[in-house]
Amino acid sequence: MELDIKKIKDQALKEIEGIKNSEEWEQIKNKYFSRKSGELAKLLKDLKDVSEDLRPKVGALANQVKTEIESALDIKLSSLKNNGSALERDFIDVTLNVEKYKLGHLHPVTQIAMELEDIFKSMGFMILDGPELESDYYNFEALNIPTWHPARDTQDTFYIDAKDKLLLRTHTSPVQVRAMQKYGAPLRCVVPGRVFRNEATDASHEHTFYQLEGLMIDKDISITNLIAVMKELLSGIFKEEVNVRLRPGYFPFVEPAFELDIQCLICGGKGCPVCKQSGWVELMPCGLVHPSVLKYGGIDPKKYSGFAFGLGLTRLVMMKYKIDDIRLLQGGDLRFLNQF
Ligand code: FA5
Repeated sequence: MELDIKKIKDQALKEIEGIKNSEEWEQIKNKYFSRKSGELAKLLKDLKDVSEDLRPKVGALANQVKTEIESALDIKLSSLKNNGSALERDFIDVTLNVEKYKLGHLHPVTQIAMELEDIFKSMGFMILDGPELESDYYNFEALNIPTWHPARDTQDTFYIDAKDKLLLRTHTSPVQVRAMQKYGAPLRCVVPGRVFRNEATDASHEHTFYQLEGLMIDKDISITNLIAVMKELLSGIFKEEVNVRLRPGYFPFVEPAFELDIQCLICGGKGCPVCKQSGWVELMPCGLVHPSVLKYGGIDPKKYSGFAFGLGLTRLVMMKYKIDDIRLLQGGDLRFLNQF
């Protein structure tokens, strides 16, 4: 009997050493430990035939062998896990039910900004960017608005640092002079971006909103070029006939200046809180770049002229999707945002 136990042990340890994968491991484990037909189970059954005086010794030997085989199997299993084939190691059960993540989407203002960028790129315009924390110089001075100028009062400003004259830009127009200084003339660019004003909010006014600045400088640029570009912009976005009107405006950095208004698409021109009952919404002030601004940008006004516009991007999105309150766009309510 003792000899049989030793034989089983030698055979088991040899077989365990030769195991190459988890299937073989499982087979060997069953061969020795299966409750009914396992070699060790048989061995323990046979113990009852051993004479009583030898039984404790043989029993102890059988238990020791059982423990040795078990621990050899454990060691083999962990080495299989560490060194197993890549297939075994990286196994993923693709049939498992996994939680599905909902994908988000771009904000409607971003979607329209990207559409506008495509329209302008097709006309040879660059897409530029500028700092939201801007200097008083670029936001006002270089746009012909010195400290004493009453035009400053039309853009209620968040001043950040009086000493360094830093502020949150009130419009995208500061990028006009920045772009001129960087690229010179001729120049075609648009600048989509976020702007900030200390506004009392209502259906059509936010303290944080988006504009898209446009600038074109070349030889002999006139109002005709400006109107052609605006038509392209509006038909590209609305893809339907919209009523617009051009009226005289005033901005110190363009001369002459105009206001382009769009007939309110929320009420069809009848009057509502968005258009303040007037039937028209201010959308896009514009004009020919003032010679002083060209000089600030390092461009000779005797050789070049240009036009500029400042599209109210958030208002354009309101008109496009007939959104009757501007505050919905920044509210973060998914029931609203998921409609786009
Ligand atoms: C300006 O900001 C000028 N920089 C535009 C400009 C550029 C004129 C180039 C000439 C040449 P204004 O303050 O009117 O202008 O704003 C431009 C547009 O931004 C408005 O027509 C309107 O559509 C939008 N807008 C202005 N204030 C708000 C506000 N509080 N909330 C939402 N949209 C606004």
